Amino acid sequence: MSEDKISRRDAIKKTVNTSMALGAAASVPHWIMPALAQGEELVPFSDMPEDFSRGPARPGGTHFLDTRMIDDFYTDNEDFYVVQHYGQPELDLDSYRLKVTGLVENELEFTLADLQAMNQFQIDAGFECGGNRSTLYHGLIGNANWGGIRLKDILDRAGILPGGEEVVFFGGDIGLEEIRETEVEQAFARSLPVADAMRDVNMLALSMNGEDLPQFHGRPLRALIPGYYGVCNVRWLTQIHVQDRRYMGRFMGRDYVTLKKATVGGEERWVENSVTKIQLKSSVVRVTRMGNRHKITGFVLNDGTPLRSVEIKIDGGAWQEAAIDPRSTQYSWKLFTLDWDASPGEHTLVSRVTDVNGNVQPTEAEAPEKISRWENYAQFPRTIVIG
Ligand SMILES: Nc1nc2c(c(=O)[nH]1)N[C@H]1C(S)=C(S)[C@@H](COP(=O)(O)O)O[C@H]1N2
Ligand SMILES: [Mo]
Repeated sequence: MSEDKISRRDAIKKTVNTSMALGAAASVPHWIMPALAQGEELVPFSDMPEDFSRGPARPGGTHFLDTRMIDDFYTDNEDFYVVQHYGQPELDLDSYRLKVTGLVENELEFTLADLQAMNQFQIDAGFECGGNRSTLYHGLIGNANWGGIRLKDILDRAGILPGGEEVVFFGGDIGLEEIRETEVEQAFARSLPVADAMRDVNMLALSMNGEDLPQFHGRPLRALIPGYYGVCNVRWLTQIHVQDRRYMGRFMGRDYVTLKKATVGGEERWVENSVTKIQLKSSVVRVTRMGNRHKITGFVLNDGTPLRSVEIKIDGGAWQEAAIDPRSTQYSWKLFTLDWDASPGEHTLVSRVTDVNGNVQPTEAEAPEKISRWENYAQFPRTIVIG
């Protein structure tokens, strides 16, 4: 980035109100400044450093959304979180091929033009990294409109043979992994059982919010498995392989594996599970003030099970039902808001979501005992001081 751009951004940051007034801020990414309506003010959380804004995404780095900036249904492509375990490959688009191999009737190979010529569909889907957590204010998150082809169409064309049990997705990014003192080159990969892979909603995505898939997010092709944690959405996808057993690579078998206490046939055991479907989760992320009216905003993510309610509790009060953004779809995030008559002083705000099956987002104390950085879905109380 040029010096020029940096100083221009600094200038924008310092003159938030002026540029808003001039209407000049529409295309400025949210990691620089929040989008606020005329006369609206962001109220800082007291549990969060005030200067929590993040720089732009960098290849091979981690970029997270300042969740106080969530004010719109779709996350701008520049704001959408980025996690890259093996750096950021640049696949040559002319020589790019997607191969379909293994236990199939027809092994297939597609150029980018072949994929672009296939039937396309669109889906709104939000997801988070399986390692998203409260110390990042749940910033490894985003929601976008994705466009691409149905994974099922590709698998049907290939024809899965009897004995084909698992569909493996390989990325074009390669890392060195040490396994018992031996270093091997491994592509980023994840797998899904055939029945899960054949869901109608699964996409091989070519576009994000109406633009070609950005390099950060997997150009030219990524898997998009709605309702599943981000790790399942293999980027820079180059090969789909059908095999007779579970794929056991790092991101299935060793990493993104949650260790939690469970009762197994009456025995209490520590159980390891690969991170798959998004756990039912909500969090308060943003409080704004317009005159003396306050508004609380938060998000819900889950595996697509319909919701019964999202509620907010302020201090020791009763749970109050929040309004869910009507643009929400089955696999999008669901933003929710509650108008709040705030009194001066320090307050604690917490949200909880309940699905139609009666599953309630647990408090930290109610959540299963867990030794793991994955699947952090407990209620997240926030504190704020009203002046
Ligand atoms: N090829 C490849 N795909 C990948 C990863 C990766 O490192 N390489 N990271 C996964 C993880 S852990 C997450 S959380 C999501 C992040 O997607 P995003 O950066 O587009 O938000 O991509 C997933 N797909
Ligand atoms: Mo992740």
